[in-house]
Formats: sequence, structure tokens, C-alpha cells
Amino acid sequence: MTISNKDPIVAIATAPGRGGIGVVRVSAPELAAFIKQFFGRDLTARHAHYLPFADANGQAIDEGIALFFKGPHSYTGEDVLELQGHGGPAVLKRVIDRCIEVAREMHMGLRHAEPGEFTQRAFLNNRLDLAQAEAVADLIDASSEAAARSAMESLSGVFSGLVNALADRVIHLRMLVEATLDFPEEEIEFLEKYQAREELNSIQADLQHLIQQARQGMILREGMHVVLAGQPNVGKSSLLNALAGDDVAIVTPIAGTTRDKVIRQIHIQGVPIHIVDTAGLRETDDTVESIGIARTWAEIEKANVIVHLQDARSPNDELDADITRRLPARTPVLKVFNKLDLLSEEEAAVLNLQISETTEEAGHEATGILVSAKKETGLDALRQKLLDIAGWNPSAESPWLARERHLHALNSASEHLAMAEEHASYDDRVLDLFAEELRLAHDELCKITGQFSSDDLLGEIFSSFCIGK
Ligand SMILES: Nc1nc2c(ncn2[C@@H]2O[C@H](COP(=O)(O)OP(=O)(O)OP(=O)(O)O)[C@@H](O)[C@H]2O)c(=O)[nH]1
Ligand SMILES: [Mg+2]
Repeated sequence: MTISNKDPIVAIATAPGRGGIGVVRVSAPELAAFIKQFFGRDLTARHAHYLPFADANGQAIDEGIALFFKGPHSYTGEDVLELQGHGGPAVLKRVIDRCIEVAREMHMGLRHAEPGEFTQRAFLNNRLDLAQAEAVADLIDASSEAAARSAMESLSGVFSGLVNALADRVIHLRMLVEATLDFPEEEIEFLEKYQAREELNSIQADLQHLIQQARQGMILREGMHVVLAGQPNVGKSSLLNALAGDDVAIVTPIAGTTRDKVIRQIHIQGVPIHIVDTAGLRETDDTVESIGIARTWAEIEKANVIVHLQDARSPNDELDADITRRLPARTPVLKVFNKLDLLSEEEAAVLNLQISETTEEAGHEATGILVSAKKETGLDALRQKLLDIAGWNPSAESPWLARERHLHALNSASEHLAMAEEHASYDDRVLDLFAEELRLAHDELCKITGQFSSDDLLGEIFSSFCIGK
């Protein structure tokens, strides 16, 4: 059976498991006849009807509220029926089965919805653009208040509005060029006459601002994977516990305690940070431990940031130098020296000096931090440093949540504008190439809101939704 965007669909819209209320949602181009069959009566649109939901024999499966939204004034833009009953998995399944049974009697072909299919219909019926549809999933998935607030900004169309405004300015400029193309003798004057280059520069500047904000939005949505790596016993698991504020990983004085990775999500200023504690790195004959160490290296390869944890009493020793050599060059490494509480004041001062000297040599600000996982000192500096590495700027305007594909499209649009600028600066200006670059920039911007989107992209976006949304 091929899946059609017009098929009547049904799903449980509330979270699986037990709950005070459970909602079954049906969407179809036309539901009036189905409602009549299901309840033996019509429902007034947008009215709460308290009714029994009956089985084939007229026995009540449940009692609850039925809400009918007549398309296009509904979430999907089609006719939508919501049945709000008691939130138990068995009772909700019976309600769904009854819906499918009624539909079958009517030869209506009601089927279970795919993940995100209700929202996909909302997009296809122009109730939401693509960036807003993505924001629906992001709002549901938001793991911090800041992320939820930003997802709501995107959902309300703030981000789409800014993208559309820029796309309109690009189109306007392009129209002026296209109009001039028919009159080659005017080409030279065109750029001056319409101040085309000034407008192009101004669009580029606004686009750069948007890119900055989108980067912030992406950090807030995706966070960072931080891998704690280092020799055994330096305090990786203790540091994870201290950052998480919970005893998630086992800590013992025995070197080689952690075998399998332990992942914990924390938030720093609302930014989700996934911290991965790993098995300490050393030569070992122990089979289990060496599997653990292989996993550590696999995690290191996937990390956005590596925290190379060391014992402050023996900083940068030979084994640490070995580890440093093996770390991937593309990933930022933050050296963190633990067990500060075991150093005298003089020893700490010497280590601090060493850190600032080596980082000055490397030509960047301090990348070494002294902490005590046990006494929980130095952790604020560590948190701040992680945010800096992520590129998080807390004073930036409240961003919307952005995805990799948004940033990619914005960057491509910016490249095309830069090419257009280049075409405009040649002595023998090539206005048709100028116009072509504007067209490409415009297309990139429109990809964000989904005016141009392939079925593959839509499939990828909506399949990551939960069922019933
Ligand atoms: N004094 C002091 N002891 C610490 C500190 N951090 C960890 N320790 C101790 O160091 C020992 C090892 O700590 P873990 O957190 O298990 O070390 P690990 O790096 O996870 O070790 P493996 O899992 O074996 O690789 C434990 O006895 C901890 O109590 C610290 O900041 N100060
Ligand atoms: Mg450990």
C-alpha cells in the first residue's frame, strides 16, 4: 500500500504510558460522515462535547470530550477530531481500534499515522512553514527552559519572518537587474542608479547578523559532546559526578574503575552539554578494561570537546604526553588539572604559572584549568570555559533554535551574495551573472522555510518527530 498525504490518519497524541488524560487524534480531508457514524450524531465545530465513546455493541469504551475542528481551521488544515479520554494505554488502544473499525465499515481506509505526519500535513497545507514545523519538534524535545523559549520563538515565525524579509530584498534587487538586462546600454549605470552595491552590502550585513544568531540557536539546540579522557584514577568519574551534581559514575581509589562509558546531560546557562566519562587510558592485559579503553578512543573521535584530565601533582607527565599526541588535531582540547586540594599554595602557584606560560606560547588564552572534583573548586571556571569553546554568547539577542541545515543554507546564501558582489566590481560588469548569483542566494534562503524542498528532506525532518504530532 502506498502512503498518501490524503489518507485519513489516527494516532495517540499524548505520551505513551499512564496519564490523567489521553488524546486520540484523527485527521482526514472530510470527517463529518465518520463523526456521524462514530457518535450517531453530528458535532458542532470547536465545541466541547462530553460523550461516551462506544464500541460496536454500543457499550462505552470510555467517556470523554470530543472536539471537532473543521478544516482548514485546524492543526493539519484538514478536518480533525480529537477524542480526550482517560490516559491508559489499553483504553486508548481500544478507542483507536474502534475508530479504525468505524472507518472500515464506511470504506474510509483510516490508518495509523507515521511520526510527525500531522505536522507534515500542517506544512503541506500551508499552516506552518518548514522552519516552524521543525520548531514543533524542537519545542517537544527542548531539554531546558532556554531551549523551549527559543523553540517557541521559531514556532511563532520570528526566524522565518527574518529569513523571508531578506529573501524579499534579494528578489527585489534581482528584479531590478533583470529589468536592466534587456537594455544592455544601461548596464553600467544600473549599479549606480539603484545603489545596487550598497543594497547588496546591506543585505550581506543583515545576513551575517542572522548567521551569528543562528549559530547561537544551534548551540542551544544541539549542545556539545564533552569527553572526559585521561589516565586512570585522575578523577574523571569524580568530575562527572561533581558537574552532574549526582553520583552517576562509580568512584574508587582503584585505577581502572570505569569500564564502560557513562553519559550524563547537564545544562550550563541552558545550553545542553553531554558529558561522557570514559575508562582511563593505559596499557593493560585485562580484556574487559582494554575493551573499555577502545571505547574511550571511539568516544574521543566523536567528541566536540575533549577534556584531558590530569593529576595536578604530576601534570603533563610522559603518559599524558602520549595521550596528547594521540588526540585528534581537529578537536579542541581543554587541559584540566584535578586534585588541586592536594597541592600546597606554592605548588598551585607554580602550576598556574606553567599553564599561563605554555598557553602564551601557543598563542591563545589559558586553556588549562585547575579544579578539585572532590572539593568542587574551579568548576565555575570550567563551565565558563566549555561555553566559550562552544561559542556561546549569553549577551546575544534571544535566539531562535536553529539546525545545521539552516546554518548551511544561510552560509551558502552569503557565499552567493559575495560572488554577486564580485561580479559587480569587475570593470566589464557581468550583470547576468550578478542576477544569477542573486537567484541562487534567494533559493538557499527559501530552502529554510521549505518553499523549495525535496521529498527526501521532508522525510528526514518529519521522521524524527514523535508519533501523534
Ligand atoms: N583529593 C582528591 N581526590 C580526588 C579528587 N578527585 C578524585 N579523587 C579521588 O581519586 C580517586 C579516583 O577517582 P575516580 O573519579 O574514580 O577516577 P577516574 O579517573 O574515574 O578513574 P578510572 O575510572 O579508574 O579511570 C578516588 O579515590 C577519588 O576519591 C580530588 O579532586 N581530590
Ligand atoms: Mg572512572
